Amino acid sequence: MSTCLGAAVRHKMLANMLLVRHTEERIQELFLENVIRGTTHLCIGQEAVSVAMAEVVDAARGDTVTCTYRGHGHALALGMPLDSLMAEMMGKASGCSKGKGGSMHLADLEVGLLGTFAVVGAGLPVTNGAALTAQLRGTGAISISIFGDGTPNIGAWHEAVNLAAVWKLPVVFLCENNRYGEYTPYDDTAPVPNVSDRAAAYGIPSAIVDGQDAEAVYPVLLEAAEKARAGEGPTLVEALTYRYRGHSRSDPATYRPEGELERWMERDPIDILAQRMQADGQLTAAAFESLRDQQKAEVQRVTEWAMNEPWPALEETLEDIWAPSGDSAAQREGA
Ligand SMILES: Cc1ncc(C[n+]2csc(CCOP(=O)(O)OP(=O)(O)O)c2C)c(N)n1
Ligand SMILES: [Mg+2]
Repeated sequence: MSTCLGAAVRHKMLANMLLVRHTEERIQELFLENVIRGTTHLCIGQEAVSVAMAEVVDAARGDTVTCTYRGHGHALALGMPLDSLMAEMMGKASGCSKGKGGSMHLADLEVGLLGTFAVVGAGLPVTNGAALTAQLRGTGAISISIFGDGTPNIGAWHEAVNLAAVWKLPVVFLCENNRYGEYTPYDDTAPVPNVSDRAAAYGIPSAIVDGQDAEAVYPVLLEAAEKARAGEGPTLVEALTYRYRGHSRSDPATYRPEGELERWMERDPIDILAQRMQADGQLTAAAFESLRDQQKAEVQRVTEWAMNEPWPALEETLEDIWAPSGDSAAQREGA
């Protein structure tokens, strides 16, 4: 499906998909080199959803986004600076969460990213809170909640979708259906063939889109966002996509049927947009290669910079954490 997106928007989407792809590939290498500790969940193969989502978000207006631990691509597409992300991945003080969050705890309020959440389903109620704020203040802002196909099996998902439907909150529920929840195929854990089928239970509209084609995802998200801004309540959008790598950094994904990965790679989101732009005379093969080289070089430059950044000071361990105030702690002890 082709739309009337202009050359500039297409170029931005392509550049951002390449940035996300090369950042993710570098992150995996850095993990294997023990430069990045903990775990990582890569979104290689799912980049089209990230860049299409970012095009409908207006952070200046107050739009907000929550997503999962598989959130590096969403953060970058929204405009989180690469240095902020890469330093956070390495646990450095200049990271977006001061080096104390790592891969699964990214946030950048300037670009509207309220947070990436490690707990499955935890982002949805937060999205509702942001949307309720926008609704009460009448700002016209929306909130997008991004989650995977395994997430509708969690109670928080149902509570959040139900409440958003009843209160007509300005939310877009965006599912990245990559066919697996950790190591289990979608069909083994869900009683309905599509995630979007769940929308009927809450009386909200839904759509299924080709998640490999940024230009197919964009208009569907835009319509959902416009409905939400107009007070018509939430929409559930299901983008069909695929992660090329395993669930997390050390999963070789041997549970996937032979040939499945190869079939999805034939519809690579970067190639789909690049080929369409070439067919429309908006990109030459040489310009595509040079854009790729440029993004690779940028990832390498930022990686080297981040490696030389300082760690957080030991005293910072006890900053930015929640603790009961003196009064309530005393009350509790007295109780
Ligand atoms: C409440 C909760 N239960 C279990 C887990 C362990 N867990 C981490 S990711 C995951 C699967 C989620 O799959 P999906 O929603 O499809 O997202 P994807 O990883 O495919 O993007 C599970 C069960 C968790 N993080 N939180
Ligand atoms: Mg999944």
